[in-house]
Amino acid sequence: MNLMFISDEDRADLWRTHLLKQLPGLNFYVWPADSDVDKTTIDYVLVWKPAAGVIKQFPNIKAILSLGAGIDGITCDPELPTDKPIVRLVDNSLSQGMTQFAVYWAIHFHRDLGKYRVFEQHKTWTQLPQSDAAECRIGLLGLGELGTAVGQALARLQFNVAGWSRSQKSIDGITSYAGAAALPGFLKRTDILICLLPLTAETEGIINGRLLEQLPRGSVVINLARGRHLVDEDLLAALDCGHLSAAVLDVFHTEPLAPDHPFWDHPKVTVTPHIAALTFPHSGAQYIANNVRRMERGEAPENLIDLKKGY
Ligand code: NDP
Ligand code: OXD
Repeated sequence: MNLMFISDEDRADLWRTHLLKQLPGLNFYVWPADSDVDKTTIDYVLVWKPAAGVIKQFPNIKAILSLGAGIDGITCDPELPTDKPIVRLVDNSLSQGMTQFAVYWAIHFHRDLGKYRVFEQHKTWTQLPQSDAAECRIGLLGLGELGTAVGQALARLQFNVAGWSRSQKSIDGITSYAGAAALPGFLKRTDILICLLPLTAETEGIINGRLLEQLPRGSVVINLARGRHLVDEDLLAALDCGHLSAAVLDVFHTEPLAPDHPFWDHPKVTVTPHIAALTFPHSGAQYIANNVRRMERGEAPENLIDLKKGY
């Protein structure tokens, strides 16, 4: 069985090591170093943000295996073959990483830790009033693999958690809001908004001025999904007029974020470099190998993308 790895070459050795532990007979090739291999013999491509037109060079692949949970970096290829299944990454290490990151920021804002940092810098001993986590209303845009994991962890910490998705959910500790009609009600009750949506035609630009004005005054926006969910200028305007109190942004329209982007210096914005959750090859390889084995047995892989929905 032949697999072509199309991602940052410096990650190839680690993925090779872990995939070969799972699939000992696998021939693991790396793009573009192994570009002279007969492309018709490649069974699978394992990809993260492949350059446009690369995937179509492998005419006989059985599937496109994504190294990420989001597949917008694959579907943006105008030459992407539409007859090949795309399998996204669903991995415990990713859910854990995202949960840790989101919980950290929820606690940061709920417990006013940013203000205490400033007090400390001024050697000021000030105790702010403390409120119950149940009074802090967290809203998750997207209640899939990651949104659910984050929401359940926050609910266990007694936060008041709701999630917005396309379909209605029944998850312990999380109030479900579904569909466009339910969005205003969801926003109205949200103090900390965390975006974990996939980037699709429907969700691009969803965090815009119209959405932000429906959040209560003083609320916080945390975007952990994709930069293009957010209209940057609208976020800056909502922060500058005092409607929002802070934003944490892990993802951006252009990555790396340009040095002259106003987010870097904005006192109410925290920028992190797309690190909310990383896939660890040792656990991601188990999931990928399991899906490859399923396909080799003629079974459908888990977590196939529905191109009509876009995720
Ligand atoms: P899932 O596909 O499991 O979940 C997507 C959720 O979004 C689902 O609940 C879905 O609803 C909901 N949704 C999709 N479209 C709409 C819509 N139009 N209206 C309302 N709800 C919608 O994705 P994951 O949870 O695995 O990942 C989410 C995203 O997180 C990824 O696509 C990626 O962009 C981002 N990500 C970011 C990382 C980082 O480090 N910053 C790391 C990993 C992922 P329903 O359940 O009804 O289908
Ligand atoms: C992903 C990501 O989609 O890391 O997995 O952003």
